[in-house]
Amino acid sequence: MNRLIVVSNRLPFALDSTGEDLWTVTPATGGLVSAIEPVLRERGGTWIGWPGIAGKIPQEPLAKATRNAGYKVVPVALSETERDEFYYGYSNEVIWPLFHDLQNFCNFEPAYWQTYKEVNNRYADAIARCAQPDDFIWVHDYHLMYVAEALRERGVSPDLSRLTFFLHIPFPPYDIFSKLPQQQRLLRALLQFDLVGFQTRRDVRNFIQCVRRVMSEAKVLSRRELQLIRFEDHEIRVGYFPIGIDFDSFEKSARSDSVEQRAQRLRATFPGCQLILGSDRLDYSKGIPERLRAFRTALERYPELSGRVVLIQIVVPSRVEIPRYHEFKQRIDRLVGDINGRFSTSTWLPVQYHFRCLDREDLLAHYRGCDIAFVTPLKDGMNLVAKEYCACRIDNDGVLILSQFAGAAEQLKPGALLVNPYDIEEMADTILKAFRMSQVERSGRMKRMRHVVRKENVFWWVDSFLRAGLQIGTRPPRVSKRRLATSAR
Ligand code: GDG
Repeated sequence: MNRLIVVSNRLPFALDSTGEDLWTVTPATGGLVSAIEPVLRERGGTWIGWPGIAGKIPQEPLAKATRNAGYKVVPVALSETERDEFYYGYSNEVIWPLFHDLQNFCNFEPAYWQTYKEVNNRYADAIARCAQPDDFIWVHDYHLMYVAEALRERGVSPDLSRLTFFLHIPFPPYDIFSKLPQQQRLLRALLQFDLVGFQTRRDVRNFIQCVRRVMSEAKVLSRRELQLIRFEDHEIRVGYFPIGIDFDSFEKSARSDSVEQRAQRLRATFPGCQLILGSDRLDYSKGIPERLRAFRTALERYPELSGRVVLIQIVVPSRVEIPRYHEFKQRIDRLVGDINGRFSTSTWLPVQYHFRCLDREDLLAHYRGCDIAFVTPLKDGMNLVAKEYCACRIDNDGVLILSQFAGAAEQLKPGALLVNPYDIEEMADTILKAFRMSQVERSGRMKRMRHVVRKENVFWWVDSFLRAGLQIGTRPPRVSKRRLATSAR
């Protein structure tokens, strides 16, 4: 079995200083970590990433945090400027909004690109130091799209390794991608990987369209499951691999007595009400204000909902250092205040709003205890919350209202109520439809979704990606360049 090296911007935990030589270690919450951690823990390997603090990395707390991880952890250090210009800057003020079709949110500051490349070089160095022939190098996500090019620029040729990349967020259509000042350089960089994976067919289609339009020397050779692109002296496979979740683990925990009790307590707090759940990281791509407005419209239009539904909206703090995220939170606060101010009675508060991260058991109790999940991102690579909700509905009960622009919609459309998250009135009507849906229909829809989520789980996802990567066949060593095996030392 080839050794697996996972490379991502963040490690699966964050170090934070609480005073001189006092450190806290917080497990990360994002979707990437939820998906990869169980896999690496099970099969071992190496995880290269940033532990979330700017400046020097303290060795002792890091060693303590990773002692029982089940895999090796290699930290990459970032200075404050690098964090600001690479992470907050290029990654989260340029690529993140643009790739979610929100070009008005972009800040195309020219200095960010230089730092993005420099930091990608740093990750490439870390890979070069620990990689060996036959390793399977799996680079993740939009922060690290330049890593393969960086390896090659530095004369490190991973001739005997597989160099693969998976994008967790959507890839935009050409009309949007073409706004990016570095469009050509970025595509060229992506074409240095051996395998480039996306979440959905839609993303593959967009990527191929951009390659055709921007990289005239690239040849797209086949239109089967895995597309083949020939670029310079190199072949790149391109495919879609919808990420899954650890279904059995969610289902098992959802069945536990403690989750069951918590779910019952939650339900007992709101007698006679159907509970609607929204749970997202604080992010403008998740469509939280639109969802709140839809809920408000539903309460305005349909008096039968009054006193009979509660929206539990959990917002997990994220990127709060970026001013736009801070403003965005204030907008959510105001909307919640407006709805509760207008509609609440002495015995009913329509929106229960939590701005914090729930512990896993509590999150699962919410999945288990809420009648309707309201998952309406403006655009999303996949959206794991939708899948986790289905996995926890062990009684085949529960309705999923899902944005048609979430990657998960491709797989869950046989059971979900799909909505356009920009269409407030349609979403309001869909709340009513979900509220009124019969038990038989709920059960039929949920069974169909659970079937897909169980079958196409996270281990299936990793297997299909690794299998596609292993098909590549290692490249013959190039005479002119040192091999990774020797240059990595
Ligand atoms: C990126 C892409 C893609 C949520 N609330 C709590 C909590 N969560 C966990 C969920 C879930 C994760 O956070 C969120 O995953 P998503 O997939 O919804 O979103 P992103 O973080 O934006 O992830 C996304 C994903 O990568 C994987 O490829 O699906 O499209 O944007 O796992 O469980 N966790 C805890 N408390 C909460 O309150 N502990």
